[in-house]
Amino acid sequence: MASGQGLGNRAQERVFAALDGFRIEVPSWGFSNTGTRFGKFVQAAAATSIEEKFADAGEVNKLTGAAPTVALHVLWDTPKGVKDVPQIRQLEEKYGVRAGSINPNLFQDQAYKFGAMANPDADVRKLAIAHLLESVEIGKELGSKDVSIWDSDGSNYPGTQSIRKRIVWTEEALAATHAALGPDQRMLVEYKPFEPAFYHTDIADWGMALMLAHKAGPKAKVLVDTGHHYQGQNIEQIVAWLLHMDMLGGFHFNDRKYADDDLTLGSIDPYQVFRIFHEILSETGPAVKDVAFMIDQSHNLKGKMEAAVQTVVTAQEIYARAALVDREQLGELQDKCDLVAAEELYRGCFWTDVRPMVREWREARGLAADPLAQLKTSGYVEEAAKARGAKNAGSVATYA
Ligand code: PSV
Ligand code: MN
Ligand code: MN
Repeated sequence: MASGQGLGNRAQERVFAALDGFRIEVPSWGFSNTGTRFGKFVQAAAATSIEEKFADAGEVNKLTGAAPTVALHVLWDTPKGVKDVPQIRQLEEKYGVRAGSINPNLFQDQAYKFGAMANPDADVRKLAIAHLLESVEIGKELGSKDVSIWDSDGSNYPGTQSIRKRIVWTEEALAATHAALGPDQRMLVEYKPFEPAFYHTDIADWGMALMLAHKAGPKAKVLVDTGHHYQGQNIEQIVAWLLHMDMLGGFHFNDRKYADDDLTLGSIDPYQVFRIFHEILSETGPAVKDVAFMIDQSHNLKGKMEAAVQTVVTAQEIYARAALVDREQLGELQDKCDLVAAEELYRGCFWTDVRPMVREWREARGLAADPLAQLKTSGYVEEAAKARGAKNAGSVATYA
């Protein structure tokens, strides 16, 4: 297809409307030096401060027009970081991006060796709750909507912990957190089957997250991190169910081949992203109104800025492809059980090259026609490397 226009006016309208409404949050930790537990390759241009993270996020938003918020990590965005509300306000103003979800850290304090929310030691559980409440307060002060709770608790060997006691402790911590939420705040409960715990994880899957969120109260929803599933799991079906229950809070997007690889969205399986977006776009009721799209990726080898721009662009392109689906026609074919025609319609949209149309949308909205190319010619990364290189050189990068 030579141009976006070639796809037809109705398709273009659908795609433009979808792109106008599409927003995805970038993580502050995606801009700093990270790695794997086997090694870290320090990048000269990586952000070394909260200001540099905001600067990078602002640049990504400027280039893509779709990333107006940045997720903050309570512990990693230090020294004062997110706790310095006046500074964050200033940075929001200066770089044109707002503080997004607040991410507590319930996994790095030495006290959390045997768990945080579900540690058998009541004092440690209190510490975890205090941190959660502090995160809620930070969110309130920043006017940010979501507190995203990732619970890394679990155990490594059968019989070493009471799974059932830990359910109750987790419920108690989440209830206390929920009780502190302001009227416009939500808490998102993220699940993950394994790592760092290797035998059992206290919130291992969407069923557990759903039950815990349900029990915590109406402001609690489930967060789906695409990397946190067993191989072959049908994520779009989970999404459809959570939408049906009005319990889908948001996503952490990334891709994976083996486990929680945190690779670029759509780099391994773009069809899965398409199928997830199809479920989102198929829902027109209130359940989809506040679903937060967030990126949770860690790039050990790719440049941080390049990876962030590439991810947002990929998300826009796949979202546009999902917007091509004529849902009325598809519904008729599904009801008639015309399997091949339905599948052809569906996968035909997936295989359509929407890039010319997305480019037209960018130009129509005064954005860079090719954000990645624009990033390259802007010299932003080289400038950042010059300004930050000395601070990064020789630094022993931590995961954050
Ligand atoms: C854990 O694997 C996770 O997906 C959680 O969302 C964390 O907050 C994030 O990664 C950063 O480690
Ligand atoms: Mn995540
Ligand atoms: Mn993860």
